[in-house]
Amino acid sequence: MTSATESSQQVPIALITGFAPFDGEAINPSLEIAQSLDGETLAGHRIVAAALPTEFARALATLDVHLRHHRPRLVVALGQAGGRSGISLERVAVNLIDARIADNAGEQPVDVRVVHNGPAAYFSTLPIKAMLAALRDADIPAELSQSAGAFVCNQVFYGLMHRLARRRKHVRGGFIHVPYLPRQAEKFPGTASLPLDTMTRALRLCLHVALTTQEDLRYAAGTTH
Ligand code: PCA
Repeated sequence: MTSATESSQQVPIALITGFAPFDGEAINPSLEIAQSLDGETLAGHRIVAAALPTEFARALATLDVHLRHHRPRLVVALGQAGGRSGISLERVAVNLIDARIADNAGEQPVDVRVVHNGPAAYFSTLPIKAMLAALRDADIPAELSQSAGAFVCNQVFYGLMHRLARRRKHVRGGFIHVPYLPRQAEKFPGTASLPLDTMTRALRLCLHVALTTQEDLRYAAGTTH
């Protein structure tokens, strides 16, 4: 007889992470989206959502717990990027932390590496141009981005890609930034936002493309930053 844990482990897992609210916000759309998708089945994979603390000292250790426990086939980390207007598919993680504000533990590290002696950068291994095409076909605002910043999101993106490159080469991973929810943007007139159901639909599409597309598309998509 297989235990519940053993049988659930036979279904391949796609891990999607979101961050705790930070910078005085009560909510973080990245976590809301991840939790909305938790438990769904997509292209033969079970989606498992995990929350990461918005803290430099604890974010990657928490990610490690989930990587070890779920042994996912795909990892997509999400984060809030207030002010961006669309789903932002990140291309590159840099080996740099340069916090513009304090994290949720009050830490504000400046000009330090994510991984001592690690390479300068890693590229996302998600099929981001195919994902972008799917989002645009669905009329969801989306863009490619060349910079995930230098705060906790970039730290997690870099740390994730470093772990996958060293120990789990067959696992695809990457990072997606999402805009504010409408109720967050109300405080900043003129700031873009997207409803939760639109962003959840967007991430479902992205995961589906990532799980079903081997070779990324090649076309001139344009980028921000
Ligand atoms: N966004 C921050 C960290 C947590 C989050 O959701 C960032 O872009 O670094």
